[in-house]
Amino acid sequence: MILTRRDFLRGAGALAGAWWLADAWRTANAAAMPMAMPARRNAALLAAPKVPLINPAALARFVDPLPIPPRARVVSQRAHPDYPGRNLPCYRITMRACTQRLHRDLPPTPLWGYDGQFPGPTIEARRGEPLMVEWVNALPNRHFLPIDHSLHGAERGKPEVRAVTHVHGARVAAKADGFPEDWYTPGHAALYAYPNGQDAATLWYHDHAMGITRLNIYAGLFGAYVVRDAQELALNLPAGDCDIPLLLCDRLIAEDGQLYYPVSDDPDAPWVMQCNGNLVLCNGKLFPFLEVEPRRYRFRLINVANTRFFDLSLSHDQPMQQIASDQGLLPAPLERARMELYPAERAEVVVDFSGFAGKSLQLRHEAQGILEFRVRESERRDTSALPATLRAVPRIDPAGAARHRMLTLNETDDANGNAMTMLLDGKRWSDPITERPRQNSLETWSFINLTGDAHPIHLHLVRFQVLDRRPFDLFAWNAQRKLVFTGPALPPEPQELGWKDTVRADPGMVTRIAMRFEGEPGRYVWHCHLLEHEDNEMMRPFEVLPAHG
Ligand SMILES: [Cu+2]
Repeated sequence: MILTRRDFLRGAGALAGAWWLADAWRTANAAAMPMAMPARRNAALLAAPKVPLINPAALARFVDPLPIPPRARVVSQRAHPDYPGRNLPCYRITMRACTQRLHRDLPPTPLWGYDGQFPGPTIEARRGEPLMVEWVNALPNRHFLPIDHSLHGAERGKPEVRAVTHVHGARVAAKADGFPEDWYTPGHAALYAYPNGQDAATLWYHDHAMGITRLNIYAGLFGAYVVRDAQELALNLPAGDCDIPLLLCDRLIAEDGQLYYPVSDDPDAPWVMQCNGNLVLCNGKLFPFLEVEPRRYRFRLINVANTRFFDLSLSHDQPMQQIASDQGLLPAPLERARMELYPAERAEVVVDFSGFAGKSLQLRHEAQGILEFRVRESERRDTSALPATLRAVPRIDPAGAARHRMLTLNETDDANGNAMTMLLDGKRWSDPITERPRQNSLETWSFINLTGDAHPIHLHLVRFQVLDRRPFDLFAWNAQRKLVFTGPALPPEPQELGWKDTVRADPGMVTRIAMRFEGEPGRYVWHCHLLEHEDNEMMRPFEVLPAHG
């Protein structure tokens, strides 16, 4: 049985009898519904899984405790050429194959994890205190997920298993940013220095190897990287064991416990344009529970999924107080009844369980509980605070920008119409670099989304502000390459008034951001964070030129 992309997006209609697949596709459909898909004569074909997948409804809910990833440990103090005369704390984190039980009633699942864990250990950093990580590749020599050798960077002849680690949201030198072509094979390692010269924020690290990032991350190569600073610590937000990262992803899992990654019906080009699972994992566990005390907690939500956006809420109509977005604290707490989180986006929330002693609450994605909080009785006093103001975020005035770039988001079919390529500004990865901002200069970038999908666009190195989104006439653009707005510019949403590093570019809209290119000169990348798109040309290098010269 095969599905066209349109069937895929429409959902289960064509799939009577295949309940397991239908369910997965239905969730995919729910995620894709708001995006009007253009009709196409030839579309990528999605093959039905050849193995039986787990029926989510059959899994017992809330029988496993929520795993909290352990803190990464410093293994040595080492010198680094960028920091003469001093030693930096050095971590050693090893990528390797492992197995982990994702649910009490499932057989162990083969995975790849940093330090053999899924998610990897949490790196705890302090602003102004640089550290080093030796990222060791001790993975097997064969990949266990379907490589598409027709994708740029993953050609036959390239080693099957390649890895390079990027810390998402870190302001770091180009040589330590995990450039996608800086991958290395098993038996090798890279030593990267992280200056941590940035505001407190929830960052995350993950693989970024050219052409196989989607597979390496799906295999389990990700973890949290938390930066703290004095200003934030002075706020007395919930801390210690009441400050918990929640890495959310979805997967398709076969009945034998193996991860299933969807493929097209073409064995020579198995790439698919999106990968939506039907099971949501919190910190690598399906439907876990967390025992909490009747007090405030801080949760650092990180969407580490390939394609899925999460639509999060609490049961009992309990609101969450959002305190931070991608790059740290918002100006003030923002009450959220529900919250959307696109791939790679982060949101930090404070949840107050006081008044819930003896009860339980659930974190939900759409209507489904994905994590249960069990509130036990406790005498411990809550001395934490939720201040009314958090951190000033002065708005960038785009009038001061040195450059305004207009960049399209495109979708194309190949000559046969069977595979679709996503492009940024109509260019491929290997085309000459066209975005060369000068160091410390202010620019605005406008993403003119010509596709039918929303794309979460991420720039390495910088933090930015969302300026606005404005609807435009796609027909006029296609006919004359002319930007004709069809309505007023919409201001950023309240939760977008903090610093961001990933922005949702909606279809039919021009999404405008502004940023200053603070950081070291060199080559970085910007890309769509739907990993399937990123791996298929929706990624471009950019180069920061020295401030003077
Ligand atoms: Cu995309």
